[in-house]
Amino acid sequence: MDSKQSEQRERNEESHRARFLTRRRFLLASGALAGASVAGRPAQVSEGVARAAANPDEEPEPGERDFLEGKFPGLTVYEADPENAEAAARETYIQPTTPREEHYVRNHYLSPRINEDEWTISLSGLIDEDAELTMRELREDYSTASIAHTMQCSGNGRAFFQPSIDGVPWRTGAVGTAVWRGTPLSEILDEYGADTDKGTWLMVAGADHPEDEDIFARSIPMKKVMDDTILAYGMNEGPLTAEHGHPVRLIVPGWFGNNCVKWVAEMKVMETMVVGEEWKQYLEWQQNSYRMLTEGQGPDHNASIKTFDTHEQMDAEAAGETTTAPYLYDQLVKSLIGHPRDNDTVRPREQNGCVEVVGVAWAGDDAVETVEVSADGGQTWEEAELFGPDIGPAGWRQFRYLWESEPGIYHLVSRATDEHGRTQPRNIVETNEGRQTVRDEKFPWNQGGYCCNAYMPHGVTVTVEDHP
Ligand SMILES: Nc1nc2c(c(=O)[nH]1)N[C@H]1C(S)=C(S)[C@@H](COP(=O)(O)O)O[C@H]1N2
Ligand SMILES: [Mo]
Repeated sequence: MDSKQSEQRERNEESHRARFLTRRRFLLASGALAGASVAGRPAQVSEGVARAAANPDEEPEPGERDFLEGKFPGLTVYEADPENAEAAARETYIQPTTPREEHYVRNHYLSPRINEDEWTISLSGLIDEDAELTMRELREDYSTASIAHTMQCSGNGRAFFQPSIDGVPWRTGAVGTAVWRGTPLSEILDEYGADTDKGTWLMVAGADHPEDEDIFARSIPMKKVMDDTILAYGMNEGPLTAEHGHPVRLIVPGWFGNNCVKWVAEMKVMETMVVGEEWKQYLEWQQNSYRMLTEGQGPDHNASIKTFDTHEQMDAEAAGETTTAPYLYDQLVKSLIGHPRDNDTVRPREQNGCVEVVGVAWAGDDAVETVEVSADGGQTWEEAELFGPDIGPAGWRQFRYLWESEPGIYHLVSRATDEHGRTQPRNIVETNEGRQTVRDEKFPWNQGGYCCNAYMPHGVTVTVEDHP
């Protein structure tokens, strides 16, 4: 492609997104998006696709940037093959749920295109008899569960680490909240006589790997599987998109996105996590990646661990109770301001001299207790108010704070605290102690750039103007 063409392409992409965001801003401002409704969005998507495909001979295909931009106009695309794209606008962090078109996509391989009528999931291991589950069985033979889940890539915020880290440079947007619909795994495992003793594990593997490549697989502790984990076939008001795992994916409520295996092909009830030579092709994303490693530390492989709370694992390692580097399961407490946006100029309301600061806060499968806002870089804090629907323990809460503001330039930050009293640290720092813990308001630099919930890098710089 010559440079003229690529310039033209960039312009097209730009206008796509601009139109989506302008329309979204209009709907938000006019109140049409109040509540969880996202009516009207699907039509806009097909419009986007149609535009990108103005010349029918050159219809964009999966793996091409035009295709991804057209289908997900609310995303900033880093890579189209495999698809890696994050929410483009701060408006995402105002709403109780995230439309599919602006819910981030994070893939290690290009999304497979799967015919759901022919799809089966193999189930084996510690069960009465091996089985092949069809999509029809999933939909018709068990009850339907609907779960609001704030899913965040463990690498969200990686771009803020110094020294910088290789990998997709996620900033704030690799997080979204969807209502996922599907089958409770507890019902399926009971039906097949699985050994669901608390100590067992469910290995879940995806179908996206080319032959001989590493398989995207995770070992999920049975207690969590039986509590609330589902095999999801629906996302918000529609089916899953190919990119989000069609026809079926795992949803592990409140846990980092890396646990939510897409395009599920294989499940096995096991006594341990995948470990050792016989699981060679399954080890990468369970034992090597998605571990919090300090500089120079290699991942130890384990058959089992005791706690799945990421924060508890960090603390246990730092206290010398274990030498096991944390595995990324439950999410850490975090919040994001959605309004004002970064670099916005705002005016206080005339009636009260206040700017309303709005955002969202979540704490994995724990509850958010409080959210505070600071306009002076974290020296003083004021408590925000939670509002909007409580969509369940694994979904984010909206917050708002009436900020009495004088003209000037400010760095606004938000800080959430969970039900255990754990709060967001201030900055990311390099640690040389070979340990991963939050100490003195500092979040540890780690090899993968994972789990960052420090508040300073996630704030917004805002100019407050006087009324004319
Ligand atoms: N089979 C498979 N499942 C996968 C992945 C993958 O690459 N392959 N990526 C994981 C990661 S790292 C994340 S953050 C989430 C992203 O889900 P989303 O693309 O629907 O947002 O899917 C997870 N499930
Ligand atoms: Mo991820």
